[in-house]
Amino acid sequence: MLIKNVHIQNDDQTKDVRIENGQFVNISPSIEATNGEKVIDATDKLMLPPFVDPHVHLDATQTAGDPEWNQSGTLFDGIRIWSERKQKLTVEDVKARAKKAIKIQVANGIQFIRSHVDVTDPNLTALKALIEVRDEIKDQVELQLVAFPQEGILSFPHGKELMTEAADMGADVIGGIPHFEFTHEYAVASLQFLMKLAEQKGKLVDVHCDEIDDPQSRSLETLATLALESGMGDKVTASHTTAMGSYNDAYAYKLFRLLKMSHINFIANPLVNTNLGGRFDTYPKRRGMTRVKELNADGINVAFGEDDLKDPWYPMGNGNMLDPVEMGIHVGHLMGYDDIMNSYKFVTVNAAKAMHVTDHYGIEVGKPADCIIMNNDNFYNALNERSEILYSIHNGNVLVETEPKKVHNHFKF
Ligand code: 17E
Ligand code: FE2
Repeated sequence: MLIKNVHIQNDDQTKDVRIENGQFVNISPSIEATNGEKVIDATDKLMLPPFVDPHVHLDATQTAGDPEWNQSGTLFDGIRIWSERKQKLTVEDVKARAKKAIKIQVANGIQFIRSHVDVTDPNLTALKALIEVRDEIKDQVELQLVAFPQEGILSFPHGKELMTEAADMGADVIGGIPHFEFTHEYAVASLQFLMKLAEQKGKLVDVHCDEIDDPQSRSLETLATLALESGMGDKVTASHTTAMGSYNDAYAYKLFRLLKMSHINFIANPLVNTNLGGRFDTYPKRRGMTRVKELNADGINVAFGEDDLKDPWYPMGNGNMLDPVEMGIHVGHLMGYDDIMNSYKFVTVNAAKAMHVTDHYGIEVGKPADCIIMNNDNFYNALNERSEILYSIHNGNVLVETEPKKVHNHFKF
């Protein structure tokens, strides 16, 4: 297959891209089509590596309103409502809802997904279901599963045993929720436990860390120290870290040195952080997002996730990564022209780095031919105009093709 005249990652110059046997084999200013070769004319269109959603909860998706809507909008009411809905889970129920969400995501150019899966369930029903989904879709979408202890590790009956069982069943990543543990001591012990578990079982780590507007919530320093001292480094991700939005600047300054040394990744979820954040404030109301601009400026890897598609924590969500990008750059004051142009990185290359998949991700000769083509010439325009994903290509196969919409204007000016 030959794709003609694309702007790769906002490059002013266009290139031609040849795909053979599922890989990129040639990327050059001009390539002649061979006899019978399939040619896609993508003149002046933007080619990006595929969208990545590095943080979503596919076990809870599409349950918003069941058994009740989250009227307060707090994280804690979300956890309470989900805990009730969780009693009704079956493997079929989880698989049907997760697949529906993944189909929406893939139609929007997503090819890599990291889903947290609640393992504070003695039957591990959601994990069983999502392992089946992961295997069923593996040739088309890469799905990583996080063993996520929604109700705590030390604060939930048999929490440690459930985490270990989830790791042995095949979770790819070990999670945590230190800010929800009963005490600071439990928070620290949960991080020590989960980091050891990940090391012993050869897993990645992605912790819901300090997802609270409490400047005293400082689990991040413990997680980063454990990542540094264990050598786990960039295998570790801190998700949310919204408390960092409430830290004083002197503490944040000191913390950033450690964060840089530790090489851990960050994932903000701008849509959901702004929904759940600031809920205990009257005015001024905090924004609920971590220090994305400052982390990014310091060369620390930051990505954006969608977090939720219609569940007890967020009543909206349409599987389109342009939405978290749009919210994230607004809330994070990343509104310079270059900031906007480069903001695709939060949901592509940076997110792939957090998922630890960069050995097989990126538009480079020799890598699997995974890419999307957007109906515009650069990302500033594509984001502003919500341009279609004309093609989503995975391992050289076209996963999705979109016809651009046609608008017929009848006004007279
Ligand atoms: N659970 C949690 O602890 N935090 C979240 N943001 C979601 C689920 C969506
Ligand atoms: Fe989350």
